[in-house]
Amino acid sequence: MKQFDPSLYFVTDSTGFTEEEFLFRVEQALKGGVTLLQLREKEKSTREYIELAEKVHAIAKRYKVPLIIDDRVDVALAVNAEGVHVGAADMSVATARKLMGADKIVGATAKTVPWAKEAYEQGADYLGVGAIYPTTTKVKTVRTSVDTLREICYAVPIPANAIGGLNKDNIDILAGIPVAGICVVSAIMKADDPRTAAEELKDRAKELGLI
Ligand code: TZP
Ligand code: MG
Repeated sequence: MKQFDPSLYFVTDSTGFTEEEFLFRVEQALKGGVTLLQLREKEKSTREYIELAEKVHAIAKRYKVPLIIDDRVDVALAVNAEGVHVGAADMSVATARKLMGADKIVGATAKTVPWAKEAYEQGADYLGVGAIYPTTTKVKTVRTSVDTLREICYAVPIPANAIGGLNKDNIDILAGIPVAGICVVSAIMKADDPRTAAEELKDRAKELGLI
């Protein structure tokens, strides 16, 4: 079963939150209409990553939202998550696909058209394209222009999401580009009220005809 809706893709960052606050925020975001969830941890030990992933997966299942694990196929398999996301410094899409199997979701980062095509050919189910705007989230990335994003959307038959510095007040830059959805960390994670933030982001994206 590999159905997923990438329209409002929330990537988490637990930095600075207690586990209780973090899990609360994740659940609020799900209540607000997040359709795809990625657990992204950069500092945790393998054991801590798996333990947190189990908890997040239990919550996500209640909302029938697939859980994607950033980078770590071992963690994804350990908790039977619905998928994994690989970036440039991670294992290749082909390797991730081989390890995860045909039925799991494999997502990839793509910043150029050739890179997007390669990810698609290696078996990626969706692409994350960005950073569209500068980001305050800790990530090694470069900016991707909206023109490149548009070209990628037309170059591959899989869904492509925009990521990087996006929020309800600036996603109008994506109007007219056939993205499959928008992907955010801070706009939801650091919002005063993650549920309302998710709702407003989704409403705005619909208003703009993006999703
Ligand atoms: N990849 C490109 S930008 C980014 C990632 C993981 C971070 C996006 O975070 P934010 O807070 O939505 O700018
Ligand atoms: Mg990565």
